[in-house]
Amino acid sequence: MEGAIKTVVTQFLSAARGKEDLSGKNFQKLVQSQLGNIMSDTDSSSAVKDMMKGLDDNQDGKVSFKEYMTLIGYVANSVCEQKGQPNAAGGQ
Ligand SMILES: [Ca+2]
Repeated sequence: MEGAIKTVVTQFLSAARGKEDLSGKNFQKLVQSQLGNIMSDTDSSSAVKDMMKGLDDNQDGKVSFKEYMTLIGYVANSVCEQKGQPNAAGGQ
């Protein structure tokens, strides 16, 4: 689990390219490259934009780490609801 947490943090930092927040473009790249198998609709850039608007609590057009964690929470929750996904929880 520690590895998974580090991955979540590392992926955000690398996608943000040294900035504190993800731009729309970087958010889209991150979602498409890292969550494409787990989430539907990531191929549609308008769906990803809508997703980003939903996450963007302070409406600055960027995704902060905190806002990104909201997404991870949603994704983790949906994986939990569809139990039995191989490798999803890294355990039995
Ligand atoms: Ca924001």
